[in-house]
Amino acid sequence: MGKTPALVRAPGRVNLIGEHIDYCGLSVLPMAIQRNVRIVFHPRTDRDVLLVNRDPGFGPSTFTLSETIPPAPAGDWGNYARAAAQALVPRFPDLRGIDAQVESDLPIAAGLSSSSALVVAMALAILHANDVSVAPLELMDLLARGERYVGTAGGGMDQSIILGAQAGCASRIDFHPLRLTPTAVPADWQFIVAWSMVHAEKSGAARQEYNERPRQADEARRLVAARLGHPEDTSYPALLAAAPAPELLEIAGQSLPVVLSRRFRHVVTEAVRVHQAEAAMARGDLAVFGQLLDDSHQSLRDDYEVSHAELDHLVELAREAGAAGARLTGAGFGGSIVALCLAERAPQVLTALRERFYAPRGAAADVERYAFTAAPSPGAEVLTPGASPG
Ligand code: NG1
Repeated sequence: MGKTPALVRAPGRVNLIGEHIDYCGLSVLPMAIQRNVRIVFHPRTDRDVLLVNRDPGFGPSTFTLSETIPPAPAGDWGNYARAAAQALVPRFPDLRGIDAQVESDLPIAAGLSSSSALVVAMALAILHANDVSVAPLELMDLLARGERYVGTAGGGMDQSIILGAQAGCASRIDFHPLRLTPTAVPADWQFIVAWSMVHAEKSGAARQEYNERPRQADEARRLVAARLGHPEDTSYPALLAAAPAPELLEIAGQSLPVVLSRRFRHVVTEAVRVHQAEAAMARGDLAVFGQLLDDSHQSLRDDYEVSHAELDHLVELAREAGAAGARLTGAGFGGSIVALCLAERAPQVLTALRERFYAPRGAAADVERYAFTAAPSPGAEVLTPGASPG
């Protein structure tokens, strides 16, 4: 077992398109970004995990690796570390603990997956400290299920892209079986991420709202499957393979309660958009990709009802400033938008957001933290032993 300190880096991600459908088993198209959670860690000889955070807003957290790791109170950041550990212990019962110092330049509760970045970074740190390796696809799956420890019923997008991203690329992620297919982001495209200044705490207030969506999507799926004479457990991908999307939407429109019918329409239309967007990216068609972002936002706002007035406003401003399209990204209920523009237009879009969104909210000085160009970045890695963060 290595005794020297080591450093692990796990990036945040921006989901380009395919929102609120990973938990339906449908493909999504995210990319990792250049902001990271970093952990410097030392192996321990016992089974304790001692965590400190360089951000004074987050106090120390300690737990012991055991078969059942009791959670800290809901909302405690240490639960993401516990989630990683709890996912690994059943598979590797003899793991020893670590001393870990965490830091991050990823905004929290901003829809950029700071929580999953912490889960992935912790898991890699514990595994590295124990000289254990796990195949990437297996680890993605273990951690996706593991993060539900915090009480969210999320899908597997975040852990997969954080572990499996490639520099310069977005990746289509398919589930069951899990697979990542990279597509190069055209050199003259620029994605911009902008935070709405509304926290979307999935471990807190937004959790109930978030968890309601997978339940509704699932109920809609069961009802449509039954209407088609398919077994109740027919998955969304199987439904989409069995009948064309317009036919599915017609059945849902005729037979489902109105809210479920709208949830279903979002899931099905978004699934179609992911494949259209991937093809548009591959051929460098900025206008089509932008239009798909706009359509996705409208669907998330009206049919899935996960937007927020501040997100809608940011999306409008980005478009008015010359973006080809924009939409909320991540779980919604606050968090961030992603906008696409020609690289040469990015400064103009960022200036407009500063003047028209952040300055009126007294946040012009913080604009570089809140709104930035997102570089398609590589996935998580353990870096040279002895390095220190930052
Ligand atoms: P974020 O943006 O990190 O809250 C959540 C889920 C994803 C996905 C998106 C919506 C987790 C860890 N993440 O992401 O799986 O469902 O919402 O597309 O639950």
